[in-house]
Amino acid sequence: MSRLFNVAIVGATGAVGAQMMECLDERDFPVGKIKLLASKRSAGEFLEFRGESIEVEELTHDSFKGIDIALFSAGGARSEEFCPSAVKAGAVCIDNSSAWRMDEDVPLVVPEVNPEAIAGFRKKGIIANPNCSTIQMVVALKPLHDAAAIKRIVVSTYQAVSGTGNKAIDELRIQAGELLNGRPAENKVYPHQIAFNCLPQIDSFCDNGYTKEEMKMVNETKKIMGAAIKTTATCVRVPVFFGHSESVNIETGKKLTVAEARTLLKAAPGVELVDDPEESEYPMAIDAAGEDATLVGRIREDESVENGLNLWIVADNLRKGAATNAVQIAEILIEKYL
Ligand code: NAP
Ligand code: 3JN
Repeated sequence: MSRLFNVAIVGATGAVGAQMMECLDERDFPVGKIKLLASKRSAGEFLEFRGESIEVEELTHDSFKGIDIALFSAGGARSEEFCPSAVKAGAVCIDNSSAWRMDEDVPLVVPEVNPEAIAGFRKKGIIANPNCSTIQMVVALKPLHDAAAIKRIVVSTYQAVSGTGNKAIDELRIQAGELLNGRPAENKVYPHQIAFNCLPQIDSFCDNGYTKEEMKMVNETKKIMGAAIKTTATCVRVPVFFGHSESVNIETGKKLTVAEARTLLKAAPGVELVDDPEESEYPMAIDAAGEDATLVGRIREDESVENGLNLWIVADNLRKGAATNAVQIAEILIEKYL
């Protein structure tokens, strides 16, 4: 019988945690024992995994005895505090938070782009999952970069509320219901009403006027695709439940025609080309939701520069943007390194 791996999910009751369990199951990950961890608030609740009812336990420093792989998605503070305990107990951590992403001893991995970086997990026992907005962008841009050397990226995002977790999904649903019934909407999660609105703020502001989310896209893209790529980002929260969309403009060192870009993207791992404007076919959040592929379309030459392209890139932020990417990393880890 082939080896089974004991897996802990930290943040199992959250929006990402739920997708982690689905992905492990759907992809037939060889799970031996599964441990579901969350805060004290959820301890004692039961969640289902592969037809079995499993009790949620409170996350503590002793949670990781006998665990081979710990998938973290309970926020940066928990990752910072508890990943070292998991590693000490013998687990490899795959972390969805920003806590370790820019640590030079922690690989930041998107399997379609830099799977070889996983080998670097040995330094600290931790592998970082990039931010969801970065993941879908680099999956789509990698084949174009390999062919034509991207020099500069200008990206604007249209991010679903599920990126903020379960409370934000409830906030959009409740606000939409209240407003459609002529009642005032209360905002608790976001600084303003999100229903029927767009908020040009994701996370808090940095001293340079950009938000942390925007700077994550800039810095993570460099770490994954190479320091030569300059990125500038504007991140916007939109009243969509699932699926982040991105308008991406690239300037390349070498000329790339629309036809060449389409051919490259058609063959690219993890990408689905949806680009038939005559038929009004292009990537949409409602089509990406629940899927693992990164959808790419609206490919046009940027006629304002010598070598430029515009693209529209959409993916499910909870799946490829978080859970699927983490489970893909775990698959490579067990196949090649454990
Ligand atoms: P969520 O729906 O709000 O869920 C948060 C999860 O964290 C819940 O399971 C919660 O447990 C747990 N948690 C909170 N405080 C805790 C504590 N003190 N001890 C143990 N567990 C605690 O949020 P989410 O959307 O799943 O996101 C969770 C995290 O994943 C984010 O904070 C972020 O770091 C990361 N994330 C990454 C990406 C990405 O782009 N890769 C995307 C989304 C999220 P309770 O239910 O007990 O409160
Ligand atoms: O807002 C989104 O669409 C993605 C959010 C990701 C997120 C939310 C809370 C904390 C992160 C992240 O993955 O960067 C973090 C964090 O860990 O800093």
